[in-house]
Amino acid sequence: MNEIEQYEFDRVGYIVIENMLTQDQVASLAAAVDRLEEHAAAHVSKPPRKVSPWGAQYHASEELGYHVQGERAEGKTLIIEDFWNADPAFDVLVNHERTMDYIRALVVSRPTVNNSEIRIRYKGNASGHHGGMRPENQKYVYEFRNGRIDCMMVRMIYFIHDNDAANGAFTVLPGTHKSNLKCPYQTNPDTEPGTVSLEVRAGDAILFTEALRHGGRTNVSDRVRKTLHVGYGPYWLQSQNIATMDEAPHITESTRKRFSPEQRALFQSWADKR
Ligand SMILES: O=C(O)CCC(=O)C(=O)O
Repeated sequence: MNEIEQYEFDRVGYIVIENMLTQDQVASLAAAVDRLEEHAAAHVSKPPRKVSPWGAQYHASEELGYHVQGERAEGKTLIIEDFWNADPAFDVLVNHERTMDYIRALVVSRPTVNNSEIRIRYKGNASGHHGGMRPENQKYVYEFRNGRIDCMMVRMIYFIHDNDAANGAFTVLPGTHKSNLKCPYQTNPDTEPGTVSLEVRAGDAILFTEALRHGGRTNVSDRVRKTLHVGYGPYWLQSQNIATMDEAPHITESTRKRFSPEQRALFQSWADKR
């Protein structure tokens, strides 16, 4: 992470990284997401169920090891968590060299993966604004100490197709990772004053601190918006996926065996002795 990127990340709370993935990686990830969407959409309302510590209802796939909530319908979204277990095509994102260079610059303690979700957003769907530094959001605090940035949680979003405002672009409220007051606005990503929509191309990535207020515009286009989100934090923070919030990371035995030691270490939290 170079000096300009660090300066901008500290100033506004996010950066856009062009060409993070090769076009071959984009094609292979997009095909894997399409396959998984079919499986998840067909199983989302079926047993077995997992009730998240936050109350949300998920289908827990015994066959593919993922958790999914939502619906394939206009205005709705499918959120597929723990997607690593479903297809080795996603392994390219685990210990991805360029990604880890950014993560090590932003997370001071040994970093682990604490969040993995594929978001599939159908026409009419929006992601309401959330985050922003305030007393209730201290878990994901953004800090600068001992001369460097130290984040309790950052996320990388990988784009597998072009994404503009009409297609439900990711939105940010620059600088809110350092705000002190509760946001006085509602959560509407299309109308909140100060919202910036980040338009990107296939292969680009957006890196942001979870302390930043963010969301996603309404997808008003005919193209379904599909993105891969991977979160990182210090090793003592457990899963931050909604289905498994604050539980051990959900990595199946076969995924664990398939991973290299370096990849396995990225899921090894303080409580995990394997
Ligand atoms: O991409 C979006 O629509 C919103 C994503 C989001 O809220 C998140 O990654 O926390």
